[in-house]
Amino acid sequence: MLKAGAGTAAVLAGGGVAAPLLSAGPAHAADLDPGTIPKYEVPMPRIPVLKPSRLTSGTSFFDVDMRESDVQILPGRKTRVLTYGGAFPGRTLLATTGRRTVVSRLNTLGTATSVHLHGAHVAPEHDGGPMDLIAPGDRRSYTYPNTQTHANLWFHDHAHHHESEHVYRGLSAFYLLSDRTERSLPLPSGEFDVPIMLRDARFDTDNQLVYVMDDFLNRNTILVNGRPWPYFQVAARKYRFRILNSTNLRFFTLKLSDGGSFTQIGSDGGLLAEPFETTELRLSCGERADIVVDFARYPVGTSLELVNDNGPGPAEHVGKVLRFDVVRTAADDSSVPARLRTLPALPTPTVERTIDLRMDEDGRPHPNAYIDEKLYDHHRVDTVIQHGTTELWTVRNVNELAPHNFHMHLVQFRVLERNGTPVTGGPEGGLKDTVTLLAGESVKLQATFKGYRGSYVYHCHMLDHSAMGMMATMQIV
Ligand SMILES: [Cu+2]
Repeated sequence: MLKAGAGTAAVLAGGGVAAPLLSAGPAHAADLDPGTIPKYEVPMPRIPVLKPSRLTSGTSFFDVDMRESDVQILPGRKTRVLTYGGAFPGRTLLATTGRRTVVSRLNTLGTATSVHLHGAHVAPEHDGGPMDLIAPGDRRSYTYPNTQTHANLWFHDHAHHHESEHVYRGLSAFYLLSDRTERSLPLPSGEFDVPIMLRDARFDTDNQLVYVMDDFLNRNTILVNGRPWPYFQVAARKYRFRILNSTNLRFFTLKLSDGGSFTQIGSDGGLLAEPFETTELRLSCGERADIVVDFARYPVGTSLELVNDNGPGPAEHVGKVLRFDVVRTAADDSSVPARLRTLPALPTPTVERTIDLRMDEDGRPHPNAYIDEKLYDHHRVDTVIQHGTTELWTVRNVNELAPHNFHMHLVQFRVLERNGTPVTGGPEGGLKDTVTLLAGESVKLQATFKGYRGSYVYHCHMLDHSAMGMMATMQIV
């Protein structure tokens, strides 16, 4: 991702230490050396499913408070985190297209929050925008109509200037939306369909999370479903893994340690049109992918790692993610069809725009980050869009060093070109809501803005960058 030498560190590691958000948080002790955390000694947890509080004919109701909790992440002392409902990461909400979800949120934290459902097509008042806050002690309900097709969505905090720290400290949970198209396919299901939430972290010697703005060089402990470098016991058959990069700043390039191939079947907005055979999966912050790994080719007793071939950080730590242990045989009647879905038709665009992403990378102590050379200002509308219009956006990362990515609320878009080359199929050929932009890169996106009118944001999903100002407002009128 970066040439992460000392020079880059000096250029990009600016930013201040944020005020502590935790009411009972200890003072920052010395850093915990990630090398002291055992690898592949704890099992990867399966994230529990959230139970509804009430069901009616068309709606599932859920109650989830935001609260501080002490949870087991590392061996030894517990870690104080911010949670959805006491769980780290939060429990997974399962939703169905055509059936409404209502989530009542009580904020028991000492800080204002905003709950965004990343990738969702929702009304602006339920989008969880950066200025639409739940004050400490307040409760509000968010309604998700689930009119879109299946997709792996993600609840995370979006309170402006605090989203990066809030998400880092634990306000993160899966929302898996399914539909008939997806359920009709013979893909691995049940216990063989496993959500995996990846993130990184920096701990102190008291096992507490250390948060420093734009601290991309020091978050060198990899957590999978909330535990460090776990192992996962599998049967010698196919598994579907729904993978989310929930980090603030780290881009992953995931591979199997034997170089073996796997099949990517989905991206941010659900299944791809056709499966894509690959040996690596690149995920920037906020991106999701569904892959199918067939462990049938490995004898029982085989262990292989899911590795990360991307920096920054020491490869002996950040290069390791998860170990799969093949422990038994199992029947397998699942398969990956050659056609997975029909993607929506691409209407003819009538408006073209160019969007530039840039952050200060000259080594100044408190760098800012901009869209079209402007810091985020919630009083300003940056882009006015006519409801129902299809637009082409050329988004450019004009930095020389810093990577970014680009996320739009409300819509799933399509990536038509990357660096001037047409995108046809592959990992970016499906519905997307977040797209990688390495330094100097550009993408051409197409989106249709319909369903709701009102204000939504678009921003870099390296959350420390959006907290530094790399965010803007579009108003659909
Ligand atoms: Cu960025």
